[in-house]
Amino acid sequence: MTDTPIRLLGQEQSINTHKAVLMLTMTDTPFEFEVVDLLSGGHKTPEYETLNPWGRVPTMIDGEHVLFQTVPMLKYLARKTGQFGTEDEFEGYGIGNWFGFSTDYFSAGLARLRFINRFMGGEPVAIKDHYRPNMLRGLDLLNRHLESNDWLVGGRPTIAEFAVHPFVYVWPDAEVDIADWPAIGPWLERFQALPGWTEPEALLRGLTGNR
Ligand SMILES: N[C@@H](CCC(=O)N[C@@H](CS)C(=O)NCC(=O)O)C(=O)O
Repeated sequence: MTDTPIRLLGQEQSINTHKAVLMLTMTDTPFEFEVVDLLSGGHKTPEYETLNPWGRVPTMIDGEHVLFQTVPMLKYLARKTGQFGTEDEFEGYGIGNWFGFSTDYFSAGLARLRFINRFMGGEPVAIKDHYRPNMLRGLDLLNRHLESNDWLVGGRPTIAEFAVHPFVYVWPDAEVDIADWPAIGPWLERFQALPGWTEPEALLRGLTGNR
């Protein structure tokens, strides 16, 4: 253990950085944020790749521990803080299902449409058309689960929410109206009503004083 605050290296618009910063903030864990500028290739420099050999954001550093995927970051923080995790083996597998789900349907779905609309002027349309069915299937499956569950696993918010919510939260950039999935909007609101939740991009901008 160390008294040095955790360092989070990431980028303000990055959904994966949002997962980590929300977990840090909502568990009231002290941390410092450092911007890695993806536009200028800050994630592909030799210095950054000594920390994160896969050259993506975010990276989280706690003393001697360097983590460079959000799933282990969420698990690590749950264990360190005793919040949003589980001691139950099978609940843990249930949370793992949602980690996979977020990659299958939203990383390779909703996040692609959002990226193209937000950062590439809406084109190429063919790529959006390619990923749209996957996003819609993911929203259908999530809605079906939330029709009979307030939360993803175990009847309470867990790190599964931190993996899935940040993808769904950016729906306005993905050419959908979340009202078409009536169980999803109330779940977004339930998560956003938890203590410490802050709009993640504004939160990160506030931490850097950028723009
Ligand atoms: N599976 C990784 C995904 C990380 C990721 O794809 N980050 C994006 C930003 S949201 C990135 O670094 N993209 C730049 C690149 O791949 O070159 C995680 O969960 O941390």
